[in-house]
Amino acid sequence: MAASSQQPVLMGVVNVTPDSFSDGGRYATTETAVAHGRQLLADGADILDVGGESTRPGATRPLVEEELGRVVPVITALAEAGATVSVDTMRHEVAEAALSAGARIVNDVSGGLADPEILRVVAGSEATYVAMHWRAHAAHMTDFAVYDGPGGVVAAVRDELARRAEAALAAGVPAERLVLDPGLGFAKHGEHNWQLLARLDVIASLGHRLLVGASRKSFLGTLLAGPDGTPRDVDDREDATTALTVLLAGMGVWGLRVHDVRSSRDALKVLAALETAREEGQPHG
Ligand code: PMM
Repeated sequence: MAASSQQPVLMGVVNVTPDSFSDGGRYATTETAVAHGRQLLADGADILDVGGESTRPGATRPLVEEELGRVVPVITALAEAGATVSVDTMRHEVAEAALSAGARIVNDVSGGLADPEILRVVAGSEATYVAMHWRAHAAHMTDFAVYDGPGGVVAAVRDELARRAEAALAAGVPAERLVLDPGLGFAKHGEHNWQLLARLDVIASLGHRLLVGASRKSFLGTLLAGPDGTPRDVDDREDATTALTVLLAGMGVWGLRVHDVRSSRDALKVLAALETAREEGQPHG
């Protein structure tokens, strides 16, 4: 991927869940979730990604009604506040209700595999569709973290995402409304995440915009483990997340899904200032 002066959009995470791995329970009521979304906007978020189902490894799924009850009031309030809202869901019923409530992006971590009807809902709307690489629901996904074909995890994710893109296009989602995501941490061990980050150009070669969600994930906790091997606490992975924001911005990704928008926004401002200075700078004699 060529370095790009176009900066990535920042998608701030609003998990309206009792059990998400990074912020479970902190924003589980409509009031706290909306207040958090407003804070992320003030911090410089371009998009707010509202989710009502935890996808942490081993998590059990909420009922559709529970998921709807969590996300719809939050989406309504944040869309009314002028935010560009994304709904993080694998269910067509939730996508449909979220779009009616003002969401403009459907972020489907299953890329249409969990509920193929979601593609029809997106195709019939004006929404952008994020199709993430996924193999199984959270309760079982670690069983599927096996990539022993030729080309390993990078080739497998490329090929499986290509099929999800084909399914979305076949359902009527136009290419310009499609975004792909390698799905770091979903049916992937740490080394798989690093290999994908190292070869994002292969995923970009599919020709679609890329979104990446590395923020606070376990592979960063493992990287930063203490001398006794205890992973770094989830609240203490922000500097590593910000480092990835800078690096991924240089790789030309379209978007970054982050929990702490302020630190990533600061980092992007530093990059932009440097780029401006480079463009305006006089060559040395
Ligand atoms: N990761 C999580 C949830 N939703 N959506 C996309 N598109 N990409 C991701 O990497 C992603 C996602 C899990 O993280 P969380 O529990 O902190 O929200």
